[in-house]
Amino acid sequence: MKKFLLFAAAFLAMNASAQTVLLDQNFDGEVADWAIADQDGDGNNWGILQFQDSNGAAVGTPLAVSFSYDNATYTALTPDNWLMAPAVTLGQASKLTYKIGSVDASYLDYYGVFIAVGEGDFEQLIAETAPNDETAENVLGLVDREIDLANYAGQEVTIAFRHFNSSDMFALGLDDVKIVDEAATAIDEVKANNAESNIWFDLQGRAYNQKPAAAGLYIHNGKKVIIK
Ligand SMILES: [Ca+2]
Ligand SMILES: [Ca+2]
Repeated sequence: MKKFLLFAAAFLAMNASAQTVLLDQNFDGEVADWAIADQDGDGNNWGILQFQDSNGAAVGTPLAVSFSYDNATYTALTPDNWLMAPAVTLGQASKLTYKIGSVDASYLDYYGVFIAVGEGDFEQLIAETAPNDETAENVLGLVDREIDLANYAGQEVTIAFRHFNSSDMFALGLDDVKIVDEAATAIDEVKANNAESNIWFDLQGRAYNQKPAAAGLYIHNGKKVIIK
């Protein structure tokens, strides 16, 4: 039965899963193609920040941050700050992933993720209080989130992160924003046993790329052939 195993292996190759990265932003370098909007108009907005410990050593990597408290003036802020990714055209099975968190575990900020199709208005995908999951390895306390975008398959969309519904807390942190499409890619034609095939198999499943010289019973183009 080995010949059937060979055919099965050929057919399995028909559906390969292809991963396409549509957006990948870790805020560690230049961020030229994102946009911000200060909807509350207080002059404070999203920025990119590298947190440091009391010795000036870097804590984590640079991330996008929006504040609901101004440490310099000891005043509360009431943000409605928008951070918008560049528009991307989604595949058939696209997912948004990102890391989010309230930077101070004692003061939790609130945020939402919004989506706009084409030039349309933003609509809310989710909104929640940003948790803080601080550990020795995750000092900033960011948590992983995933949003399925299958409802928007094939459409050009803009994703926005909105820091709102928060006041007098501290800061919201966002990092590693990705949109990845994992649609299966069908390979058009795999002919494991087509009419032009010159592959011969013996009854032990061994393949020959030309007509075997030895006498015996063979399988060729799906038919039994006796070579005398
Ligand atoms: Ca980063
Ligand atoms: Ca603002």
